[in-house]
Amino acid sequence: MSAILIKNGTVVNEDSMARADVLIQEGVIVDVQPSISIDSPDVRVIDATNKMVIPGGIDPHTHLQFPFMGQVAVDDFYKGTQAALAGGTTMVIDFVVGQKGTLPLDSWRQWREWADPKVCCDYGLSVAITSWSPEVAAQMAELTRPEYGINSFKFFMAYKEALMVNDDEFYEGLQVCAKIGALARVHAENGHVIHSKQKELLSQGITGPEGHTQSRPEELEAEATNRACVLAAQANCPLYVVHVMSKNAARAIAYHRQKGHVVFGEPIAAGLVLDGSGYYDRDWSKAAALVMSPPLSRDPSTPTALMDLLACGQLHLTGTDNCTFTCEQKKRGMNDFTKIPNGVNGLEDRMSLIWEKGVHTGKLDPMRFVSVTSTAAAKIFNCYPRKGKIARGSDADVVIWDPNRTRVISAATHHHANDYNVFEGMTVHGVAEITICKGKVVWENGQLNVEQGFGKYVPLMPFNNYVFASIPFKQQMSRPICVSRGDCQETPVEPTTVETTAEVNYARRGQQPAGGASSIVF
Ligand SMILES: *[C@@H]1O[C@H](CO)[C@@H](O)[C@H](O)[C@H]1NC(C)=O
Ligand SMILES: *[C@@H]1O[C@H](CO)[C@@H](O)[C@H](O)[C@H]1NC(C)=O
Ligand SMILES: CC(=O)N[C@H]1CO[C@H](CO)[C@@H](O)[C@@H]1O
Repeated sequence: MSAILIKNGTVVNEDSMARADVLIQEGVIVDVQPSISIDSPDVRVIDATNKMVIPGGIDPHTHLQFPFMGQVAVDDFYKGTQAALAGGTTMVIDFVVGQKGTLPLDSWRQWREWADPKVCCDYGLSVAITSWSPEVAAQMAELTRPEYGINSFKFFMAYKEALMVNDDEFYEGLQVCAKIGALARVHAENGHVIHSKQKELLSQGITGPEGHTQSRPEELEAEATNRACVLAAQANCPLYVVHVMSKNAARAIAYHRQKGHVVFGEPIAAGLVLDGSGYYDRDWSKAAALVMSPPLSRDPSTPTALMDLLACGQLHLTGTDNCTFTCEQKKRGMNDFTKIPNGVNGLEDRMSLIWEKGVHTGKLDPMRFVSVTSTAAAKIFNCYPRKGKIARGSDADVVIWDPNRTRVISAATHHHANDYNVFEGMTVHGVAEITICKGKVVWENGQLNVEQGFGKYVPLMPFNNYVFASIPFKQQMSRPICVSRGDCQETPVEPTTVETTAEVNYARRGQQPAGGASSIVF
């Protein structure tokens, strides 16, 4: 692999933005300096004048090749990672989601088998816990070992009778996560109420995609988000809420963060751009294309509001939850909206969409853009600064980004395997001109030059300080309090109540938890 010298660009990291040259050798960034000159025929020089040089995007939420609702997502690990690279994303974190009853280790092996021969960029995995038993708990611990490289687990509070876990199982799962140093991720929706509403709507003859949104009111997302935050705090476990789709879900996250809990919120490309009016489209296919869960918000001001929260730091990073099905596959739910395979595209267009709606509108600066598309994910999943940074020693996952160029999104030109694009016709500023993946130019002049299996599995280690460093302190603050009546050693605080929450202990010491008092009522 030849060396690459990127000249005259503006190197953007989450905390800095300056003119610099970048030298890449053997898949790694070996130098970043205001001016590097090398005169060698073995070095390819790329002119990045008037362009930005940014860390490749990391999509922390994909479902490639996912067998779901009787179909398999058409973007497999080959097509999906190609689309990613064409849009400037150089790493994905995909979900291992075994059917209820399968063991996590077996599912993990299955996903590795599917992904390894096909991935064109590096990838990590996050494992969903879809059933609960002591064996599952033991395997979670096993999976955090270096040979498995799992540092996060996902729980579904929706998809009753399929993927959902109940609150007691979820709470035990959170306790296990806290103990083994893994981040808990959650799909927050009230699955029981949704299930009941689905039946009710179908019995009233509402079978089209409009039933999807009506069976999943936003309140059910907000309620479950709040509940997940409460349960995670009680288990003293860091939490990551995937696909935050509504204002009130985002508010719940902000509320619990203000109380000092470790909670991260991930809006997705679709939710930052589209609202849910399309579910009422007369064209069944157009409406069905938008079916995903939680659904797009019916409040038209939601996408802007979510972007504002991303800008001000109340939401933290962006994914896509990409899971693509063709029109034909969606038609499985022609006469019953509950059978429409859930999922939309986003992997290829996420970076451009966020530039358009975030940076071009003046809400995010380019450094925040880098943070929410790449660096925050690298930090949260413990692969920083190997990923998510343009610096000496980091992997050469680099994008030459043209902030001024525009392109029109369309299924006719995208690199996904599905036959429509939910962002069809949108013009976006901000285009990935060149994508370099592990030191290799894989996207240039609108052409992909990829190789199946070029990407590698990135093991992600538990007890990540970025996520867990405050947890021992919180534990100490919330330890049980004993009032000595001669039978135990007095806990050295002034007890005013027998409650043992962290908050009470903070209060007892006359301190405020980080963020001060907060006042939203749920
Ligand atoms: C970089 O900029 C310098 C100074 O403006 C110029 O002389 C040089 O040709 C440029 N290099 C490339 C590769 O564009
Ligand atoms: C890109 O746009 C910015 C802001 O509008 C402008 O200052 C800059 O000169 C443009 N660069 C190019 C190469 O057109
Ligand atoms: C935004 C999106 O497409 N979300 C979907 C991703 O895939 C999962 C699993 O199929 C669905 O549940 C989501 O609705």
